[in-house]
Amino acid sequence: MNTKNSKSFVDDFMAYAKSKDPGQPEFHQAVHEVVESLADYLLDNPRYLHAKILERLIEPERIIQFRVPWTDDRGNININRGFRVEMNSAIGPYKGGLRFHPTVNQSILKFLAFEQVLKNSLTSLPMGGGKGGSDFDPKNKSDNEVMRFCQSFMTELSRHIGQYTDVPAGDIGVGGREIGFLFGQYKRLRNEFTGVLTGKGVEWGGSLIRPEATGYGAVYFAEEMMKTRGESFKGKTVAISGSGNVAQFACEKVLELGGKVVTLSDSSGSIHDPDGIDTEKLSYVMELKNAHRGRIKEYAEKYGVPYLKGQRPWSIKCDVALPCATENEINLEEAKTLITNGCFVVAEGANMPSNEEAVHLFLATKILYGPGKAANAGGVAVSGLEMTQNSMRLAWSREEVDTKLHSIMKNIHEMCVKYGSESSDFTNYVKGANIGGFVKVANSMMAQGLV
Ligand code: NDP
Ligand code: 2IT
Repeated sequence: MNTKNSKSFVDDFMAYAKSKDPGQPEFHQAVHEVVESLADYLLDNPRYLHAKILERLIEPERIIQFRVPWTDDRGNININRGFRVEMNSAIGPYKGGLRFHPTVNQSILKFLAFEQVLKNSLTSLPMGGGKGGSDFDPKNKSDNEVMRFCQSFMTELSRHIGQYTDVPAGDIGVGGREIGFLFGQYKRLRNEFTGVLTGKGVEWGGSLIRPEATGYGAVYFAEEMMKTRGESFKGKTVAISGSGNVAQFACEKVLELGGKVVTLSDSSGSIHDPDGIDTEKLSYVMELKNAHRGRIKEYAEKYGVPYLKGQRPWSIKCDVALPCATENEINLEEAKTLITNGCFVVAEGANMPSNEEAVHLFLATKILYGPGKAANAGGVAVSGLEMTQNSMRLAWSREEVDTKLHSIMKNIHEMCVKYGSESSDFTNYVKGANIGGFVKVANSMMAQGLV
């Protein structure tokens, strides 16, 4: 194997991965990005090839799929599908979010779980990787319907998780409300109050700063990248996609650092506010999205700004882009537009928001491009800190958690520079994050034998 050049190594490995799981495009996309980054490193370190670490990494340790039956408010019976992908436990219990969205399938959850393994390793905390969820759509459901769904989902999931085994959290469509219902049902079924989920309310075992952590962390990471070029957020124009958990707190932190956020979006369209979204307008967005579960279009109506129906925000001129909605939300054309408009920083709050061609363009043009597994690791990092606090049976202050988060993001940046620096003025953060995340997991797998 090690005599082959890296291109044929990647091609051969991808042929193998695709033949094992045809029809899983998102999973293949995530694996391809990682294998491309790792090829030279693996060829230089053939012990990993002999131990078949890559082949083992793409094979989930376990996948659980189950039926989730529930009744809606009219008494109709609904059947959804539930999943948990337990990807890798080499460095700790499986850890990763739950996604409730109609598009959820095995390919998407395997891509997310695979990314999570390397991301969690980068945080330096002892967490393996997993991901789960359901094709349940929480939109237009009453609180009672969401509760009944969560209870049914957890009735099965509770057999497979635990504070030392697998610790889920939130992701798209799963926030504080859902984690509450899930936790309540787990506690009732198992008769134990443990840190089996993260993202809990602060009054019942949650950590301060967990809701903020992914968005804040992505901005801290972008700030570190900008520092390498003597730049900062001050006075910069920032485009953000999404208007959920990650987008809201990314926006909050950018404002604090003196940047101007001009866009937000949801799956129906984007708003463009040329004057900038200030803290008052952001409070309105939080109320609109979190309390009323409204649409971002209402922002455009309230503040009299343009609404780009059915469009993503990347046509708007910006210095910094923070994609915080979902996978494959920046294609090649959109990436070109961003760069033509002068955007020189892309930090991914979402998982895999840039498609493969967009990533290649960002790397070729040598902008500051921070891939999701590095830039959005702040969320799971504070989940790890929530687990620590639960184990110690105490709670840290906001300042303490935020300081730890900030230092974890700086360390991840350093790790990316260590493995991804290609010249005195260019770091390939994709390569840095992939190798940086891989080494610890691979060495742990080697140490633990063929399991
Ligand atoms: P939320 O459910 O809070 O918000 C998701 C946002 O993205 C909403 O504005 C939603 O719009 C939009 N969105 C979702 N799916 C699509 C789609 N298919 N097309 C267009 N827009 C879409 O989720 P989060 O903010 O928690 O998650 C956002 C991203 O960040 C995801 O990629 C997630 O995996 C990633 N992430 C989240 C972490 C966390 O701690 N929560 C940690 C690390 C990464 P609409 O309301 O119309 O659906
Ligand atoms: O993609 C992610 O890192 C998350 N959704 C957060 C996972 C977690 O366990 O906090």
